[in-house]
Amino acid sequence: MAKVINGIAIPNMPWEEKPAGYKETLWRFSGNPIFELNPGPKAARVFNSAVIPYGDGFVGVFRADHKDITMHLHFGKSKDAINWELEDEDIKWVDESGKPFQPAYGYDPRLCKIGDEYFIMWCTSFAGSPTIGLGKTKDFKTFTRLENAFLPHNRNGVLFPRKINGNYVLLSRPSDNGHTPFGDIYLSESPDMTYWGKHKNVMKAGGSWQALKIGAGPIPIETDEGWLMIYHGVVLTCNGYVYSFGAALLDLENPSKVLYRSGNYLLTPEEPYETVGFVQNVCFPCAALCDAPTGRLAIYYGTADTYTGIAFGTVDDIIKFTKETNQLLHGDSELGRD
Ligand code: BMA
Repeated sequence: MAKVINGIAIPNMPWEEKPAGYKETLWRFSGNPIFELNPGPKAARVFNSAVIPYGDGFVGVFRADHKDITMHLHFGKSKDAINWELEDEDIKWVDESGKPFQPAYGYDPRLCKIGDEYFIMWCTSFAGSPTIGLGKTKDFKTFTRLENAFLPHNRNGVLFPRKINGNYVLLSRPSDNGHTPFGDIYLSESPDMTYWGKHKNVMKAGGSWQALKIGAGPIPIETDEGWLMIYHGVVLTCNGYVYSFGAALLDLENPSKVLYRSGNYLLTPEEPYETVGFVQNVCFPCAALCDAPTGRLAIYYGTADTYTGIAFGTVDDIIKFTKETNQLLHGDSELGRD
């Protein structure tokens, strides 16, 4: 069995056994979707959001699109990671000197614990264009926004949960100012979360379900078989984009080298809350709770830019699936420097 490395036990995380006779690798939570529409005075739809264990429960940074159709980050807490208390107002950021430092918009957050700090990555407005916003907190009361990691245009910033070869490592997906009809996954390194360099290509879009663009999802999970990276892939159909998600295994020491990459999707829009909504046919994972001793996973994914779903699976089964359906593309297994 594949072993999770540097993980923690989360015995209180959401979990349901796989339904009898069900053949797919991931199965959906029977209580999906987990947020009602209009869950707050401002929030209309909560999706593409990040959760993490904290204290004796869970906290989350949620993408809440407001009733004027603007995108905001809201803090929330929960005892069971299913029923959430979402704050009415969006997160108020300060800079490192304590002065207000509010982005004009924020969406698709990820949450990563490194040492005793929680880092938040999101797609932020930078002079009106999207790039990777970075922030941190220790207590989920004071949220300190750091300088933007990159120039526009970029999205899907995802940190690894520890330094690799002495540097922080951040995945990202360079993009354009709109609905980006392209997109590959890159990584960048930093000694201090300020200066980013040593950029490398991790993997490119290509193949069927991931033909148009790809972007990293939850924080990669360290295993004895490599970093397990769950990522979304998009295909362009006659009826628009379809967002599914799959998995790849990356080399532990050089994560720009892809060891295996799933030729099939793990999950694609099938349920009404995934196929019908503000943007149809979207399954967009941003977080995963992983119980290290058992390898149980609860993957949080936005659906149809309208709702939030949870899908269950195990690290071992996802690794098996990734190897069995493996379809590496040209350059995937290389360092990605040229
Ligand atoms: C992407 C991102 C996601 C969104 C998806 C589908 O470009 O903006 O936030 O879920 O489009 O609309």
